[in-house]
Amino acid sequence: MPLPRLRLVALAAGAALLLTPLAPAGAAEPGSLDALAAAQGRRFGTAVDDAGLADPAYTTVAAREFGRVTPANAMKWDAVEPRQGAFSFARGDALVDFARAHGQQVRGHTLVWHSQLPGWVAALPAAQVRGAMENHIAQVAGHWKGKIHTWDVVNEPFNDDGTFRTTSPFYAAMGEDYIAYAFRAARAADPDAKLYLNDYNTEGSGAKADAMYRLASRLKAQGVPLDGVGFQVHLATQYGFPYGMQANLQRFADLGLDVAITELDVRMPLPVDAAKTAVQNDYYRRAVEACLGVTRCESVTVWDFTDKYSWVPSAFPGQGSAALYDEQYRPKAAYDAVRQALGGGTTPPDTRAPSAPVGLTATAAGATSATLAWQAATDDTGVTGYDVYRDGARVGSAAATSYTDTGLSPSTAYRWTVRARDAAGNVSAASAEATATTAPGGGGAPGLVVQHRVNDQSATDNQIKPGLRLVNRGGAAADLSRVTLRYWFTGDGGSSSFSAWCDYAAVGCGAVREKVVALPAGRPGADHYLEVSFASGSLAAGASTGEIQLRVNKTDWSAFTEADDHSYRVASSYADAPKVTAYVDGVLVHGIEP
Ligand code: G2I
Repeated sequence: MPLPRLRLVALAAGAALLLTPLAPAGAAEPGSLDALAAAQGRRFGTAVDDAGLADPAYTTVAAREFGRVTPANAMKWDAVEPRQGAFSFARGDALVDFARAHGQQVRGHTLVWHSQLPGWVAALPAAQVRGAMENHIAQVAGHWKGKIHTWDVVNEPFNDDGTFRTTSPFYAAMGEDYIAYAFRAARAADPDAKLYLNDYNTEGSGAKADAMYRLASRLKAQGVPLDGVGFQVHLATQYGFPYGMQANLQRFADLGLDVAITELDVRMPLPVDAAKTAVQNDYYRRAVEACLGVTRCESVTVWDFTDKYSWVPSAFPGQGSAALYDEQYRPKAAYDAVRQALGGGTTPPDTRAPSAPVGLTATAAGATSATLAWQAATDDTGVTGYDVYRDGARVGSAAATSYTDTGLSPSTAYRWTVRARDAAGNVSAASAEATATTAPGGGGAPGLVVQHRVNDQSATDNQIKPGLRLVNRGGAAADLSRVTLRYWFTGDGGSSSFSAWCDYAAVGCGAVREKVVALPAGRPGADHYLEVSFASGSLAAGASTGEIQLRVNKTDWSAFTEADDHSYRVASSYADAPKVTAYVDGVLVHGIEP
């Protein structure tokens, strides 16, 4: 067991320096929200969305500002035990790995909840629910034993009027006792984790808070291993600030419990305006102050930190802007309000620009598009995106280090540069220039482009289902009888004979022919392609064939692994697809072959 990290904490009062051991994990960077909270003996956390973990701009801020992370969905029952006894921990493991890599603690969320609960639980005979619940807790808390700082053991047990949620399958099977059983099972599975009850609309005084208080008192009196109570604190500017929050938190602390703000956010009816923003800032500040006013309030966690992944717009249509950062990862005034409440100053203005991107390459992808790639730039606060310039004019932007430039003319030389941006809007110098010349348009029909989307539910099942569209961006009609398309894939073992199908085509499946062709020698990401051709017809300038829904299976119906296929893209809506190729009279006019 490594020694706890030591960290310097500046005491505002005496300006003295203390060496404070922090157990078990270190905090985020100096000057961060978590560092400010740590100076007051608390932690500052955030919910983390699965999708965010794949977004470098997101992970930069998540790692820098927060000392504790809560998976927004990855440890919920439907994620870890979708079928009885079939556990899958990969999503939660990814979050735990991220936290470990950045010295963060993990708030486990949540073991027993009526929501995001797979249907099989409610379908069990009542006599089997307790066993299923205790097994779930043993497996899940056992899997992450020693890695979870706090578990939300039971989430949202109450209705808004303070009565128990009797429709919860757990309550329905066991009555109130399910709560004590759950806490005992969690303690047995991970004795070092702090065990919490967690609910919303319990932060201010009222019937629901009173019900939670009575429950916590009963559990303590019964010797149930309850360590703390979490208050979600999902606020809205139009509903007022909860009445008596600090006093309410204090009475739970006085029971000998820790308390925490676990899911803080402040939504507002859109559009954003100055008055609503002022209310939002005030609510964030007061919520943090309420926690700091209670010695046993050990952490504040926001749900999520950026509007980009906030749960609010889908749950409350017409409302939003609830998080501390906007969708471009720019800190909002609420962020400064929280900093001030934590005793920090406002954010020093960021004036340093990112480094210029290096290693830019441009590759023509047929007659009308080119693909660009470069190496990531660096920045003191993190790069949030890149702007792409073609012949000196900005043509688009990218969140990661590649870009497909479309709508180009055949047989034309272009020059590109890329600049990096940070959250404050500082822009780097331009990268070195890269050039490429587009291919000639074939057969008198320049400007043919293939678009693609995935129509498949699964990339590992026994069918490949590309949706394709042929678009004519050229100035002249294209003779479809001379056009072929190729979707490149690997057969992945099993039978080497295939069936190809047209399930739907806007031009009618009768006008479309499809077949699978084997390559004489394998290429990267392909040993076959699905070839699509047209019986007849003409595609006018500016026109599209509309959707063609295709399907391929092996005659033995064995499974494919599509993710490594040359033409595969993760995309549920249509976009130009340079790796699905098009030909006129057999001459490549669009895309890149493997
Ligand atoms: O609803 C806000 C929070 C209230 N307290 C308990 C928390 O667990 C809850 O979190 C939210 C997540 O942030 C959302 O991301 O819980 C929601 C569902 O109860 C989550 O939304 C769900 C969507 O409803 C699904 O459609 C979606 O598939 O997220 C799922 C995964 O992205």
